[in-house]
Formats: sequence, structure tokens, C-alpha cells
Amino acid sequence: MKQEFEHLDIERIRKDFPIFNRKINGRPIIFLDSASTTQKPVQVINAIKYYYENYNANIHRGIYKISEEATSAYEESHKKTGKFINGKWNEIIFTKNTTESLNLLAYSLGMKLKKGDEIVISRMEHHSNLVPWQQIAKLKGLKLKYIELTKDRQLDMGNAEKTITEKTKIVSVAHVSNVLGTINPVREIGKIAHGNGALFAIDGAQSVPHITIDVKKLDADFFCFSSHKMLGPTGIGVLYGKEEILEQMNPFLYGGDMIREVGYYNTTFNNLPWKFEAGTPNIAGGIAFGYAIDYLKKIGMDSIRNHEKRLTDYAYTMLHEIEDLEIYGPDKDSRAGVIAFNIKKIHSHDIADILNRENICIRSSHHCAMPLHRLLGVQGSARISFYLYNQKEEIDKLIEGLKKVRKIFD
Ligand code: C6P
Repeated sequence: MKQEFEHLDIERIRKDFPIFNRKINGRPIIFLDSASTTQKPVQVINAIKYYYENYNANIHRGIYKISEEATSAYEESHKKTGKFINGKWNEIIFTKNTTESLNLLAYSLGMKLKKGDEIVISRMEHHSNLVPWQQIAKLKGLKLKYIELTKDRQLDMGNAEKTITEKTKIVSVAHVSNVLGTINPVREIGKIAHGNGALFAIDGAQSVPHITIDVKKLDADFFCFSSHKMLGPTGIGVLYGKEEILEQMNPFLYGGDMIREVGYYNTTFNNLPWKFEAGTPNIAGGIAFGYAIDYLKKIGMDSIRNHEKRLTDYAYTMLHEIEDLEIYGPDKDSRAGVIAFNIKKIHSHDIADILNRENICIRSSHHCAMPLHRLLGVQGSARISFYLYNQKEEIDKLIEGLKKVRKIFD
């Protein structure tokens, strides 16, 4: 098995992540919760420190050297992000996180819809891609419809064909489910949406960090994701949108930097992407995010996906050794590096708590997908998730830990 894991130099990669030097009770941290947020390499941490120590200044406002340096570094990050997903730099709006990107969409697009217009999402959405649409639907008298799931928890494409109709104005689905790990056929969903004249948005929070993304190939009108789930700092998210559509949209937030001309009674707005970036942004975070992208590109997204696939396959197989353990979602060939499970008669918090005693960090609860958990017939689940710095040995430790959990409860 070892040989199969040797295509990436994980030991070398781990040296870039200072947190892995930390020991708790003399033992290292086994971090299996990257779907929640990832650890940060020294290159990203240093970029933040360097900015504050050397060119901390507001952007687009000063005509002095350090402000120009900050402006150009912040804009450079937009360019890197655009290239990373094959979009143009002015189609990249920096927000706070995926949640804010989706709220921006729901508000800006939703406010233009009329009573009776329909919005379609799926039964597996994270609250961030559910609550904003649900609330704008209530406010504007819109109809919110759901694409159903198959028995193995993939999107039911037959149902998608029926649910998306000419009344549908917006379709928004997760690329990868943060609970089921399902990788959704977003290109096909997009075709159905566009075939009915609807706009198509993708929640890419769990895909951009792990899979090569080409927004042009996917023909996504919008694509949302978070820096902190891809080695970057918290407080920076992305909304990609097709230029011609963003041009037609109204801003979500109003204030400084997003304007061209302001009078006491009227305002005209700035060019893209600044029209959607009101106020002083997270400058340090935006700049450091560019360094996270550099890091991922250096390792290579295909290598990262391969590595995670091997870890996921291995974990999926090993978890089946645990008695009464149920995994949610499709089989290992159709999933990303996220595995949610329950062990019969043991609460997921107990599993997480006992593993915590071994410094194994996993997530337990509804993972911000309460309706999905209800659909699965459970209140919550335990969840493990992987990234480029995880090792096969960590999965072995997890399995040992889970065997201990079983023993305690037996
Ligand atoms: N999921 C998890 O542990 P933010 O918090 O805005 O950066 O990302 C929101 C979000 C949106 N969509 C999906 C599919 C997600 O997984 C998340 C974040 C984390 O699963 C925190 S709940």
C-alpha cells in the first residue's frame, strides 16, 4: 500500500505547515477536518506578516508608494484567482466567504424576480446555498423547488429534468456535497438550466480546493468558493460571475470604492469587480490568498486530487472493518475526500470526543446541512475529510481510535 501513496512527497509538504510541529500531550495533531477549514502553509502566513510589516495601506485610495504596492498585490490576487479557474480577473469578486457570495447572488438576482418565478436547488445543499434562496423566495413570493436524490445519494437527473422548467429563473447546486462527498454532474445540470433560460450558479466550496476547475468548460454563470478551505486565510471568499451578467446586476453592498460618481440623490457604480466590493476589503487576506493559489499550483491540482482519491479509497475500505458503521453517500468511485458516517447506537459527538483524546480532529453534528440529515433519517453524523497534507498512517490511527470507541461502548 505504501508505494501507492508515494507520488506526492507528503513529508516535505507537511514541513510547510507549522501547525504539524505542535504536539498536544506529547502527540502530533491528526487533522481530518479540512472540509471545515484547512491548515495554512508558511508561505501564506508569511505573506500576511510581510504585508502588515512592509506595505500596510488602504487600496485604491492612496497615491503614495505603499498604497500602490498594496493595490497592485490585491489586484494581482484577483488575476491569480481568475487564472486558477479560467475566468477573467474582473469576473472575480472578493467577498468574505462562500456564504457571502451566495447571499450576494440571492439578493441581487432575487430582488429582480417576480411573484411565481421559480428557484431550483437540491436536497443536499449546505445551509449557505439554501437559506439565502429560501429567504428571498419568502420575501418576493417566489417558489423554491428541490432536485431529489437517488438511493445512493446522487442527484436524480431524471428529476432535475422535470423540476427545472421554463418558470425556473435560477438553478444553484453544490459541486461537491460537504456531507455525502458526492461529486455532482454540474455541467449537465447547467445545460438543463440554460436550456430553460435559467441562470446557473455552482457552490464550489468543496470542489475548488480539490479538483481542477474550469468555469468556461462548466459553463457556470456563477461559481462561489472560500479561501480558507484551500490553504488561504479566513475572511476571503470568491464570487466568479460571467462579465456580461455581472454588468447587468445591482450591487449587494453600497458605500466606498464601489462608486464612480456620487451625488446627494444619485450614484453611478464602479467597473467590475469593484462595483461588488464595497468598503475597505480584507487586503491582507486577499493578498495571502494569492499565495495559497501559488502553493496549490506548485503541487498541482491533479496530484492533489489523486492523493485524496487514494486516501479516500483506503479510508472507505478500512471504515468497513468497523462493526455497525454506516457511511452516507455514493460508493468510493463517485466521491470526493469527505466521508460522513454513524456507528449504530453511538452519538457522533461521543465518537468525536473519544478521538479528540487521541488528538484526532474530526467533525460531528449536522455540518450545516440539517435538512439533508433529516432526509438521511439522522440528526447528525461524524465526518472525516482529507487534504494534501494527510497521510495513510493517519487513517490507520483513526481506525484504531474508532475500534477503541466501539470497545468503550460495548
Ligand atoms: N462547510 C463544513 O464543515 P463558508 O463557511 O462561507 O466559508 O462556506 C460555506 C459552505 C458552503 N457550501 C458548502 C458545500 C460548504 O461545505 C460550506 C462550508 C463547512 O462543511 C463549514 S459548515
